[in-house]
Amino acid sequence: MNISKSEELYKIALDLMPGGVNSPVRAFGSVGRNPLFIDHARGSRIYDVDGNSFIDYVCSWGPGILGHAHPEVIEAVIKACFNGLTFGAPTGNENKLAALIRDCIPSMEMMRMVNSGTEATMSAIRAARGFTGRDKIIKFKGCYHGHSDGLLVQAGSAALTQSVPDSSGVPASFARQTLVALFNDRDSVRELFENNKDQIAALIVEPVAANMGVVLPEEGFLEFLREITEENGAVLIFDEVITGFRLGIGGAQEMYGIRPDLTTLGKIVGGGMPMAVYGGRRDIMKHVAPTGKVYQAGTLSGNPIATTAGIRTIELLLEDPSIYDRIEANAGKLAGAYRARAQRLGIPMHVNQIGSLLCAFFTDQEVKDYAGALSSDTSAYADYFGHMLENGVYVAPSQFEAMFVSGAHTDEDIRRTIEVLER
Ligand code: HOZ
Repeated sequence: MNISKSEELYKIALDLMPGGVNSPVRAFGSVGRNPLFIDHARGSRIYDVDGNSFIDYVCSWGPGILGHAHPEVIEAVIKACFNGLTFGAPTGNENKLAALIRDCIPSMEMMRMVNSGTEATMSAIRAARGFTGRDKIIKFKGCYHGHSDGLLVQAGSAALTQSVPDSSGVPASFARQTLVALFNDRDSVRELFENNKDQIAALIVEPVAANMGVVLPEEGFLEFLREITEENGAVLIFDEVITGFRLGIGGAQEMYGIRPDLTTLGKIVGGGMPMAVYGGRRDIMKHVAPTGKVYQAGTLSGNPIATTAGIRTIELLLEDPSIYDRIEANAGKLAGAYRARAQRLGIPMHVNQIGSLLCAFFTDQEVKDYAGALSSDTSAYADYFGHMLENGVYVAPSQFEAMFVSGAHTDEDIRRTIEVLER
C-alpha cells in the first residue's frame, strides 16, 4: 500500500501539533504505524490522500451511523450555511432539536447544547454538584468521559493506550474528588457510598462501556446503580455520548429500561458536526444559569449548522427505524465471523457485541471489566489492525475502542470484511 503522501503530511504535522495529531488515538501509536491522512469519505468508505480506499468501521468514532456524507444531511447543511454560520443567539433550530431529543429520550426533560462530549460530561457533573451541594463523584475504571480534569482519573480510550489513565496536569486535589469503582462490581460501588456518606454528588457511567473496547453491563448492574444512587441522594449520569441514538433511538437507557437523572449525548446527536448535549431532570437542570447558579456557556453552543446536521440525522433515523435491525444484524455477522475464525485457529479471542457496537479482544478471558479488557494481547491486535488496513478495512487503531457498523455498510462490505479477516 502506497502511503507516501500521508507520510509527507505526517512529517509536517509532527512539527505543528503534538504527535502530529489533534487527538492522541489518531496517531496510530498503539498499533505501531504512522497515521493515514484522510482526503474524503462517502457511505461506508473512507479514502486517504494517496487514493487508498477502506471499508470504515471507525465511522468518526461513532457519529457516522448513516454512513459518511449522507446526501440529505449534506443538503440540509449546505442550505443552512447560506443563512449564516453562527449567531451566538437563540434559533428555532435549537428548539426543534431539543424537542426531537426529548421525544426520543424522555428522561431529558430539559437540556443544554454544547460542542463536545467532554463539555457535556463536565457540565453535567457541575450541574449535579450545584444541585446536591456535594463535591465527590464516582466513575468507573476504564470508562471514558472526555478529558476534563476530574474525569481523567483511571480513564479509558486513548488515555489507556498512551499509558496516561491519570493525566499529568490534573491537580491532585481535583483528582481526589473523583472516586473510582469497578465496572460490573457492585461491592466496589457500595463501599464508596458507605465510606463517603452524604458526600457523593453523582455517579457517572457509560451504560455500555465503549472506551475500553466494548464491555456490557451484567444483568441487574444498571438497575443496581439506579437504586444505590437514589438511596444516597446522588445524581445518576448516563454518559450516552457513544450509545445515544446508536443502540436504538432511545439509547442504552431505553434498551435497559433505566431512567437516569442526567444524560450526556454527543457524536450522532450532531450528525457529524461538533455538537453535544447534556440534560435530564428539570429540577436539576433549573440550577443551570441563567435560571440557577451553575455557570456554563458557549459562543458556538447550539450552532445553527450543527443543529441542522443533528436534526436531519435524527429525522432520518426516525423515518427508517429498521436501520437499527440492519446494523445490529451486520454487527452480529461480523462478531460471529471473528468468533468462528478464532475457534477454528485456536486464537484466544473474546468478542463483545451489542447492537451495532462490537469489539474483538485478543484474550481467552471473558471481558466484563477493565481488568478483562487489559488482559488482551495488544500486539496481536496491532498485527490484526495492520492486516485489515493493508487489505482495505479500517478498524480502530487501538484495542480499547469500539468497532462501529453503519447503515451504509452493505452486505457486500460485510462479506468482503469477513473475507479479509479469513485471509
Ligand atoms: N476519544 C475518541 C475515541 N473514543 C477519539 C476521538 C478522536 O480521535 O477523534
